[in-house]
Amino acid sequence: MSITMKADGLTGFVTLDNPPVNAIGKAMREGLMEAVKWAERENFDRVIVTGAGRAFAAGADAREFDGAALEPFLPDVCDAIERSFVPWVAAINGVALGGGAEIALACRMRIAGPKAQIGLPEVTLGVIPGAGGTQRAMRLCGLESALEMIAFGRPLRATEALKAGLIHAVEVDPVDAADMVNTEELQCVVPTWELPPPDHDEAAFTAIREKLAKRSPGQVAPLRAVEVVEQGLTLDFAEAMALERATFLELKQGDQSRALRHMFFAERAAKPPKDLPSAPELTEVAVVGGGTMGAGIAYACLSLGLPVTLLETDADGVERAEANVGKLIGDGVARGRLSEDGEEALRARLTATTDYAKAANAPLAIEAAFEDMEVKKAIFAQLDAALSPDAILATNTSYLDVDEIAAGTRDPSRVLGLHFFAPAHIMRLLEIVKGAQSSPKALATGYALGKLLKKVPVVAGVCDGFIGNRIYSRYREAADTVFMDGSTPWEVDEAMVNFGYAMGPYEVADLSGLDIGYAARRRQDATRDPNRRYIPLADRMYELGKLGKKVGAGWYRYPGGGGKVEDPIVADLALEEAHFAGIERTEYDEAQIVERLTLAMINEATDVLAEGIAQSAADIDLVTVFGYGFPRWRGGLMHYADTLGVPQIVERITALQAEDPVAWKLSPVLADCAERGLSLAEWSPV
Ligand code: 3H9
Repeated sequence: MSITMKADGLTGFVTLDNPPVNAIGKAMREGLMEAVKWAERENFDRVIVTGAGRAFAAGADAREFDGAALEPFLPDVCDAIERSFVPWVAAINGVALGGGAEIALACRMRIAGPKAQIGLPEVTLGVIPGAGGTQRAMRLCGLESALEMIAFGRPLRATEALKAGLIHAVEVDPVDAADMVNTEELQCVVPTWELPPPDHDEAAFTAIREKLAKRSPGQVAPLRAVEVVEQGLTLDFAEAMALERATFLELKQGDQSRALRHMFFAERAAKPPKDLPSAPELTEVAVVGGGTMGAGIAYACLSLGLPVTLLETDADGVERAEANVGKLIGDGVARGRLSEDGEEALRARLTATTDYAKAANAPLAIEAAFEDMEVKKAIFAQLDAALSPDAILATNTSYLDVDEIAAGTRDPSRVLGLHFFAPAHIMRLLEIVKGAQSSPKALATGYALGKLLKKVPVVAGVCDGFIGNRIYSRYREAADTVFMDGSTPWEVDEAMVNFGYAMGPYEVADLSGLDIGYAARRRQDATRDPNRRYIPLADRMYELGKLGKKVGAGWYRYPGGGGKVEDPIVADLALEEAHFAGIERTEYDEAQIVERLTLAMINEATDVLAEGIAQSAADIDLVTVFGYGFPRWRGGLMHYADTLGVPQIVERITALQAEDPVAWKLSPVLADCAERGLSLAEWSPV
């Protein structure tokens, strides 16, 4: 039944019990229906409902969402609880989210533990509350708070929920407190559905819609939730419930909800394989290089409470490294993330030095130095000599051959790649690059650090750019081709922002610095297919010193160090280069730009999958969403590809071959999927 029931005198105790987080499936709904009847039969003076383990209830079981809704439906369960003559009290011991919160809101009273959270995060799964959440929340905590809570899905801490009027009390032992409530007092509490809805407030709706346009562009569910709240103000409770339910059921079947559910479960499936050994305890970490990446990694480790030895080449380097980490610590304090005590403790755990011997006891070293093979090899030789032979040695390289780096060490099995994304203390993706000889212990250590840092770990094989940068370089190439042949950087950026990226590829390049891409291209010169079209625009920019935002000019100009403005000189570059190359430029509309850039990525990603560089399509989705800003609500690159349909993709890429057969050479896996009628998610080598 997924619940337990126990009588104690005139009180019925109901415990939601479906480990690990009491997701509400059919069995629990049946159990609750049964419990309502049981309580009435027994004529209790109250029912106290709580959750087993760490959660009250995490919401409806999202694994049921793929199929048709199964009876009994949660809104009916909530109604039965609310309208029962036996008053129910929710003792919210942990998170009460989505349907879990809706059960609590249907109870006559809600008492939360100090660590409880209550919220309606349905929009993060692409749906809206479907069991009365929109209607009950606005009756309890007013229009503004309810709109914020429903449209953004951020749960409230117990004290916030109390302030908002969503719950009645915060108590250390909520079950005990629920038991102590005076019976008459309890009987006098008006059931939520009987409360009048708040008055319409035009300003509140305008404000939330404006915020959504900025913070959740492209997403359907938040706007639909706002609509349901607004219409609910003038409908009676039952009609409003019917509207909410119909909207929930419609959205549940939609592409965005499927995509967001896919991401939710893919993120949780990103775990170490079961057969990995346990990792050595991470008692301290050595980081080599105190530049942007190294400082970010060091800061992230320091924030975990780990002592960090930050290794540099000379005294100036040490000073710079200390300043870089110091700045991150200062930012942490300014944003209220660190108390002053925390700040001091963090600083005390940092040793910046040129002396590798100071890192002798570190079980893990992460090199984050300049992207140059010789530099890296020299660093690994020093680490090899200074650290214990058991220590795991990781490189944060974005492109370089991990096997070549490992080959220079005494024991290549303890070398792997740990590819962080800037800013390293914020970005959630961690590519764990498995070299040909990386040992299970080395991988386990990568996963262990990822878990401590709350990263999303994805294993990648060795190739130029691993999973993410390899796909991204095709995206960049397609963008430059579109620019060269007819568009402008700002048109490309606008198209990709409208697609759902926070920033387009040119604005991103300006932020990272155009010198980074230039160095990568020079490294690839020797191995580049001579038959592949080479777009010289980015090289021209480099030669003109337009290195991006840091120098005030890149693809855009940044007058006075401020916001970006379009630069006609940059647009003219493409006219000039196209003229010399004898290209007749054409205009691309937004849909064509999006198609070319996404198809280029999909084709490359499919090769990445075929070569075993990525272990699954879902891993590519995680990489593109958590490392490169692909819109989560499209489910990641491969899920998006499956939404388009493999046969349609094959048809479009084949058509584009007329323009450039090399760049649009079809990935054999796409052809294979089309032939076997498989989606990319279903594909595996035969
Ligand atoms: C909803 O309620 C709609 C209603 O309004 C209307 C209905 C009619 N379903 O995250 P964790 C699994 S929509 C299925 O690692 P944590 C999760 O996959 C729902 N499974 O733990 C994982 O499985 P595994 C609205 C779920 O402590 C395991 O539980 N609710 C669900 O870091 C542990 O999860 C939400 O959006 C679910 N709803 O975080 C809340 N939730 O062990 C979604 C979890 O096999 N959930 N699982 O990998 C969360 O935010 C977090 O899971 C939570 C726990 C904070 C609860």
